[in-house]
Amino acid sequence: MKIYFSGSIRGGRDHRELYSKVIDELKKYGQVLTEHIGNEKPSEKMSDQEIHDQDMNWLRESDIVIADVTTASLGVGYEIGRALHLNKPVHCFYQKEKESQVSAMILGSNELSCRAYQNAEDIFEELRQIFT
Ligand code: 6IA
Repeated sequence: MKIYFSGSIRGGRDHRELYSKVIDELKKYGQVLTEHIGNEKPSEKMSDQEIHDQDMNWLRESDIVIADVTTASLGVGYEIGRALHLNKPVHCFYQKEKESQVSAMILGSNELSCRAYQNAEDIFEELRQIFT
């Protein structure tokens, strides 16, 4: 099972530590192609085009997309749209208290599954239901 985790980078890193915990949990269910999203600092310098092309290749290769949409991010929104176009199952998570800030284009889509969480444990429980 190849998992594409999508989370904000330039959109804001407020939830980076949570991404890191979710990525560790996702590793129980498969190979996380985008582990770097939980990293504090970029490990290598890549051009924007290299980042885009590598991520699109991983997205095509993936079996499922898990996205944290709490922080508004153009990249995350773009990846979700491209993933739907590729017919990938996409599961979005967002912090309950930030619900009013999450785009209607995400919350209102009947092609996406969107779930609210209050803490990391809530996400882990939802992941158990998705993957087992
Ligand atoms: O617009 P954003 O930067 O917030 O978009 C975030 C999304 O775009 C993530 O889900 C990533 O898949 C992708 N993305 C954006 N920047 C990078 C990146 N930069 N490396 C890989 N994927 C990216 C390198 C630095 C980073 C490891 C901190």
